Amino acid sequence: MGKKIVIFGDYDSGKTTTLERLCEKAVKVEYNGVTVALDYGNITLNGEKIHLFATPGHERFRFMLEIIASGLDGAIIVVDNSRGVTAAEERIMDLLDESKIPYVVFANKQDLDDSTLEIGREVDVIPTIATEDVGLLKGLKRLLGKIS
Ligand SMILES: Nc1nc2c(ncn2[C@@H]2O[C@H](COP(=O)(O)OP(=O)(O)OP(=O)(O)O)[C@@H](O)[C@H]2O)c(=O)[nH]1
Ligand SMILES: [Mg+2]
Repeated sequence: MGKKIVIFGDYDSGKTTTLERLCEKAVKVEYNGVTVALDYGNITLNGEKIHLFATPGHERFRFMLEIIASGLDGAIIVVDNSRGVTAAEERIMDLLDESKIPYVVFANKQDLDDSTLEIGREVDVIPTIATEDVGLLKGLKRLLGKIS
């Protein structure tokens, strides 16, 4: 069956780009470049299939999050490093902490802002540039190392 990884993050942070770069093929449900339902792709690592789902970031599609997140093994929070962690991203990390679900943070858009991400919790932060495929596989492997 493999593992289910869900990509969260506020609107425009780079979730769809991250999934597209990590997976050979991606199915996207977008309208005018905005994810309205979800993205799906998979990647096989060490013989195991990793299923990746990216959530929509815009508030009006927030109801999709619970549906997509059911049964997840781990999560990636894609943060726009030039914007910093948003309230919505804090809420998702609170929920993951409470549920003890392993996750990592991708500090994305390092090409625009490479300052250290302020994050008041114990979590692995991986600097990424999704558009240039920088840091993505390394970050995914870091997450998989946290999942038994
Ligand atoms: N400069 C820069 N732009 C990026 C990077 N990653 C993504 N982008 C751009 O940011 C915009 C939004 O990227 P998406 O991947 O669609 O973001 P998203 O998080 O899926 O957006 P929603 O689904 O609407 O929440 C696009 O124009 C991307 O090309 C990055 O690392 N650097
Ligand atoms: Mg998207």
